[in-house]
Amino acid sequence: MKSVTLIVATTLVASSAHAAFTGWSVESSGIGNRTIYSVYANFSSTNLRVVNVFNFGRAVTAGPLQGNQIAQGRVGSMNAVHNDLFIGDIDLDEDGTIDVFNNPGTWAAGAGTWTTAATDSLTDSYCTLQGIGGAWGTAFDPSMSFPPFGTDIATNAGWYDATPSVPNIPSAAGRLKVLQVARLSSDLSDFRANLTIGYAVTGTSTALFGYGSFAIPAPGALALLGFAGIVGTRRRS
Ligand SMILES: [Ca+2]
Ligand SMILES: [Ca+2]
Ligand SMILES: [Ca+2]
Repeated sequence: MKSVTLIVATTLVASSAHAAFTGWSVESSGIGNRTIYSVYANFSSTNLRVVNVFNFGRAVTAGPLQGNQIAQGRVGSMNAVHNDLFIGDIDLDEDGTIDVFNNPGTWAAGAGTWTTAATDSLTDSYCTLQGIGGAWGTAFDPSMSFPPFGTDIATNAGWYDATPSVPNIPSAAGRLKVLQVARLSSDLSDFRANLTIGYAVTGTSTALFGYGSFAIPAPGALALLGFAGIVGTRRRS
């Protein structure tokens, strides 16, 4: 029995040593006149649960930059567009009087799936730790503007796992989606922001943190980058 216990302990230590945040990645795809950006947290292991993300766009005013953080915290305009049930004139307290006019939409995940139009979420902007549909599983920090409406996310805002009994474990590829940003494909602005992630190795309660920034390039800028790459190749050949 003793030897079995020892083997288990050794395995746990080895796993925890490799459960590291390795950075943010962004994937984009086009749907209609929108470009949809998915922001993923990447890890070197799946033996962990993601607890929260925070310090959105926070400037680094002291100490060294960690990961690929940027000192100013954020640059450019996010210009997010939504496709959810909180767009337009909203009667928040349902008393028959409109409280918010021309609202751009909400950052709450799943707000496009209350109706039969579950596909709305494909072209919506939202914050998440647990995907969308079914239980939302995500709650906002007090530093998030509330209601969480808008075309941008407040500086220093964050969101967390509201259902810790259902751990948010990275996929087999070691990643977990935390944010979707939809933009009009005609948008020409780049956006970059710092974001910090909190997680814990499975079976432990010690908080670990990962730092970095993610980039949402304008579709036009992506095309220019491709052009520059072609020119560079020609010069070398
Ligand atoms: Ca009202
Ligand atoms: Ca939304
Ligand atoms: Ca959860």
